[in-house]
Amino acid sequence: MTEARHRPRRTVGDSLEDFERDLISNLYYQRGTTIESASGPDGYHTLAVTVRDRLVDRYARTAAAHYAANPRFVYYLSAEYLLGRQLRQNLLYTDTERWVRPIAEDLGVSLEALEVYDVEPGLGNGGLGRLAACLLDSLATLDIPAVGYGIRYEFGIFKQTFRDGRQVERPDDWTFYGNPWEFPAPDDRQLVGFYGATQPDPRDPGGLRRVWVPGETVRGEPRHMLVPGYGTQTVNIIRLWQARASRESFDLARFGVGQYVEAVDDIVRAENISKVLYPDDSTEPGRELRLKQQYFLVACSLRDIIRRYRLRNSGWEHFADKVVIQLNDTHPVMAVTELMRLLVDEHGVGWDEAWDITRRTFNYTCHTLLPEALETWPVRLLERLLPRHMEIIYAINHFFLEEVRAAYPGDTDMPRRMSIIQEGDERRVRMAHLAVIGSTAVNGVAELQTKLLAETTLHDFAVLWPERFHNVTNGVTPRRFLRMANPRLSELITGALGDEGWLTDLERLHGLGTHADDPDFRAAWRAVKRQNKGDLAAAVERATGVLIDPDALADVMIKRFHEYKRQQLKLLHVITMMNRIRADPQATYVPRTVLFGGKAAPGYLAMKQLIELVNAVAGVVNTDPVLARHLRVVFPPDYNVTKAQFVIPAADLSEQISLAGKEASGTGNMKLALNGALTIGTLDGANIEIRDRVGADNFFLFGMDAQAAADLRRSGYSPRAYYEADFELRLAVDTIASGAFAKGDRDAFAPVVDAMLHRDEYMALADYRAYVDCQDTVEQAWLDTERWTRMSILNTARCGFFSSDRTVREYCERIWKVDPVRVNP
Ligand code: 26W
Repeated sequence: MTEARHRPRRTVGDSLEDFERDLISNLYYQRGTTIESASGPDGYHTLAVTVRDRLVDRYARTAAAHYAANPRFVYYLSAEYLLGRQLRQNLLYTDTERWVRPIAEDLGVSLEALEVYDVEPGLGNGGLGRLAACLLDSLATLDIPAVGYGIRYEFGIFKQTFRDGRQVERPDDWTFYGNPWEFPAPDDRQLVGFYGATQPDPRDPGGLRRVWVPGETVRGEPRHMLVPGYGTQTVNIIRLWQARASRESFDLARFGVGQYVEAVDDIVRAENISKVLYPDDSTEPGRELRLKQQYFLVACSLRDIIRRYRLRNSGWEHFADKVVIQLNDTHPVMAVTELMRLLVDEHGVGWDEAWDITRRTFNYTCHTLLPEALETWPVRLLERLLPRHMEIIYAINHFFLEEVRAAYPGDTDMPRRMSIIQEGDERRVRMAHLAVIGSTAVNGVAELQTKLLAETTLHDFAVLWPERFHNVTNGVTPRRFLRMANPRLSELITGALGDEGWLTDLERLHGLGTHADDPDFRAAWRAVKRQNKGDLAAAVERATGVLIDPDALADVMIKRFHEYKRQQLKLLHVITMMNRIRADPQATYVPRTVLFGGKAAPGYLAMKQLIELVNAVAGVVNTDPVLARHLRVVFPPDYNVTKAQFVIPAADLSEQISLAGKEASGTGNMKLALNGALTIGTLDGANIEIRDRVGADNFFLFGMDAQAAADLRRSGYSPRAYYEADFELRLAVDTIASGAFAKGDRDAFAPVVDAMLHRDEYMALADYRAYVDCQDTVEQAWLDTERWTRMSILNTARCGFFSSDRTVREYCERIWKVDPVRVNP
């Protein structure tokens, strides 16, 4: 039992006075300054540390409870985490905001003033990274022992600025002011090898055991951040690895002869591994450094997992009982080969036993349907960078293909189709195949995507191993995306439901259903949205200089720019509205603000051109006296989690218009519906499940479903035919071609027009008419204010299912088979 003298002299105390005392002493002893001379960053860091200390208390008790219980742990391996800002979250989860406000006031500063230093760790691109953060939040809230492992990129997702409407990327130096929310843990640093060669292991001549002698080693420095549960004591951690040169990398000899730069070559090479996040969210960069990042992550994390396992367990027979690892897409799938290497080569476990342990330990989540997003690595590159792992992949593939041949005797084609190795002039390793073969469970992130995965991308595996395939529909944390983002609506909901229990039992939102018939409640509901839209209008003016009408229909499309998400279709609708108003300026139109938010991967030229066109259209619309009375188009730069928390509560209409069969799930759609926005969307991803739950009459559906889209593609799709057949569509496309958005320069956006008329891979033109007509029904509904409000309330009321708590419960019951561990106060 830990001696009292080994505990902090005093607990963190739970009164305003205690908090204030801690603040002052932290300012003094941590920042070495006084109230009188404290700077903004001093104030922020001191506040952060004082709040953090209250989490440390809970973390210590969690660690003790986990040590005592020696439970089964969930380890979430992800190359990306979009955690969002930490200060408000931790103020909420420690319930200390009520103390901070009066103290800050008393000290003459505001929480908002300090919050500008609360930098968002942008360690992800989009959906996949944010989902990882929501799942970690729910794991802690449900008292599930879990650790998230990731990479501590020095530079996160680029900062997006616009110059002349063009996206300009700027480095995201997020730790410039330091990060008060992380703790170093140098004792747990790891060494990671690359390159080199392998040789037989004298202890197992002729056997499968080998010795790998790396050509280069780097150090993995861990830092962890605390992941508190809401309304409970559990505090889990997320451990982020940063690459450092191993100690002997400073080449003194070279330095001695004046080769100062060369002397630090190895140091720079090593640190480059975790230098920057790859900003691609759907096409594989295929860069060697990316593969080094992926292996660096899994090598450090597996060693740390084994270190933790061995604290309480010996031998390997219980490893897969105590450890379950979730692979967040294929990015960390090298973990399968690394665990085999550690078990067989370093710990002398027999191949078959090692394989059984490995397969029982891993599970794989697939987040995409786009063939180009499925990673494959050249065999040549793997043979050079990770020679031992390539040998292990060959061995795994060998035994697997034996199984395939046994299952399909005489079928020579099946082994070729299912092999981990994609034959061809450049032989490549199919990471998704390795993930499925090395896992117990494979899941998609929405019902349609899971179905399509089993029917297309992973069909052969779904036929061979149907029991391995599951669906776990995504979810979002209601703490950040309702309680923190929309305090006004949260208060109204709590008022109606009687308490805040809904925050950890979101299906209780159903109770709002009855209130939808209450005109006073509807009025209060509308007032909240109106106030949020007022705040958004002020923020948009600050960010873009454009004045928007907070009473206009707030039509929001916020997500990464990608052709399958069809921002081009939204833009065609904007231009159609523009042409309609110009054709009949006296008519009455529903005032509308169209808000775009989102980044394009720096190398995705087509989407960067579209961003330029969106800004050009905005420039024309917002400065045209006739148009601007009815329509505004705004595009605040640098969309991220923090901006999402600002825009989502103010949205009336949620644009989820991807080509059916392309968006794996979507999670923005869930956040918007939970905040009372109505969805206009296709039968794609989780839109289908949202519509099923909110009711068809509370959802604006349009367009082809996945089958119709596939049939049209198969039967030969000619976008030009649609252009020819639809006057408004033709006019909209011709308006772009005319140079109207480029001061008459017809060539400026010719590539966009060309893509629409000759390629249109995601069939925006085919869905145009249905979409524009559906937007007309949206406007009809909007004009019936009471009906719209009722639909809005019912969307929130019926979307409790989309809580990431439900998602995590499903993973726990059906895939992770893990139980909560209570942590006593
Ligand atoms: C290799 C480059 C790369 C990088 C990231 C390929 C693919 C990705 C991610 C899988 C892309 C992604 O973020 N997918 C999104 O995941 C969300 C969470 O499950 C889903 O809701 C989105 O529909 C899906 O696009």
